[in-house]
Amino acid sequence: MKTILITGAAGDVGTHLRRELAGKYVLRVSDLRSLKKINKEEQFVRADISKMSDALRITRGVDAIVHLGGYSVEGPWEGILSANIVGCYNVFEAARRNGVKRILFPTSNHATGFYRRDHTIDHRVYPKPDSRYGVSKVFGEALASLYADKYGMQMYCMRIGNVGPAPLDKRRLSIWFSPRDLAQLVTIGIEHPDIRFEIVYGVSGNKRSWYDNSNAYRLGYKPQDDSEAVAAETLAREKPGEDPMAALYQGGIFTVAEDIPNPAPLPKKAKKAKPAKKAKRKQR
Ligand code: 15L
Repeated sequence: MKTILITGAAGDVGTHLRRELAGKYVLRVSDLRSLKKINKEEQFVRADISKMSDALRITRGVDAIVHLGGYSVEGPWEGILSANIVGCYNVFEAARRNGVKRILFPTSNHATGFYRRDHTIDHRVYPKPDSRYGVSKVFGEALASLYADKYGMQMYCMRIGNVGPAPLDKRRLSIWFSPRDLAQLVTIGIEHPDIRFEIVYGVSGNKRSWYDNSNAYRLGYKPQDDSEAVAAETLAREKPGEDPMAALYQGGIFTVAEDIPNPAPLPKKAKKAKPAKKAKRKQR
């Protein structure tokens, strides 16, 4: 059985993924925070991925990495820099040094959030991030491309919409990603023999999708869910008064907000600003 490292395992997506992948892989689950529950077959390793030594320790001896760790919404630059830019570099570089060939990088719809909602985009469009968080995801995609081309690693970037049991609102009807579709797309990323550098959209088969997800379908993705099944009830719950700019763009509120409450905040330690120079020195 393959051993898969999941970073950021305590977060929302991590929690869904661990439940869906249980029994299919040996899961090494890592986070800076404690996990509410550690399943029998899971190995928990606490780590601060903004430290290269921690990244090296957790990536040793695994077959693939699902790198979920980091900020999952817009936040202050210092936090994004440390968790999403330095942290992502550390995990990719530690994987390379440890001979791990395959990384699944859950990027985000916010890497392309400044595309308009009347626009259908595919995996070849240039990024249009809607936030500092979105920029950090574009950084991860660029780093994945570098590690594929320069080091021959297999890099699989999933621009995730919104994972949950049901779409939360009108915008999410277009980007909803059910947990079982998430598990299927991740399994393709772990198992497909011909991954080099790929961008796919992490969304279910939503009728209202803004994405041409043909690259995922080419790799064998067959989503089982479609938000349309609950569209009427979701729209009935919708509160009026969405910001007009947010309503125009796929990224929604991320296009206007400077800060969005993090549903799964990082502990204080990870939020602390580090001077850029110090952080650079630590990476070498
Ligand atoms: C994301 O990238 C976030 O990680 C998630 O928390 C949601 O905010 C989602 O995007 C979204 O756009 O709904």
